[in-house]
Amino acid sequence: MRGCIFCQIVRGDAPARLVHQDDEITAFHDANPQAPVHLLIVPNRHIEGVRDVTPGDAPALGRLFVVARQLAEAFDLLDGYRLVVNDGPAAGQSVPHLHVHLLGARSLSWPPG
Ligand code: DGP
Repeated sequence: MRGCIFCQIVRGDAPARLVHQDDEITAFHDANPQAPVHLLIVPNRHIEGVRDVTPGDAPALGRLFVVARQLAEAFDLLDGYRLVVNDGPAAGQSVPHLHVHLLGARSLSWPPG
């Protein structure tokens, strides 16, 4: 989608520190990291949020979790890490392209703010 920063990153039209890309999923370092490891994992297709997910998105979103698991291992996080999806403005979603935050390499308290 034109004007979506994450679509631009997926297409290679905006800079990002990519850690994974395949035909369905792209992952890159968050520009404003909240933990020593803070990655964003996104479907390549523009989906604004979980509220817009359709049954046809199931294969890509299943693949997204496989990539999350692979990245957790690659970044040596298998002792514990957190996956976060902020969906909608009240939850703090600031980029309207569905993304999963992968946070790790520090202790993570609960509940989140
Ligand atoms: P959220 O608040 O859940 O929508 O998280 C959006 C995240 O995206 C936030 O942690 C900062 C990150 N972010 C925003 N713009 C960019 C960008 O242009 N590049 C990268 N790498 N991350 C970005």
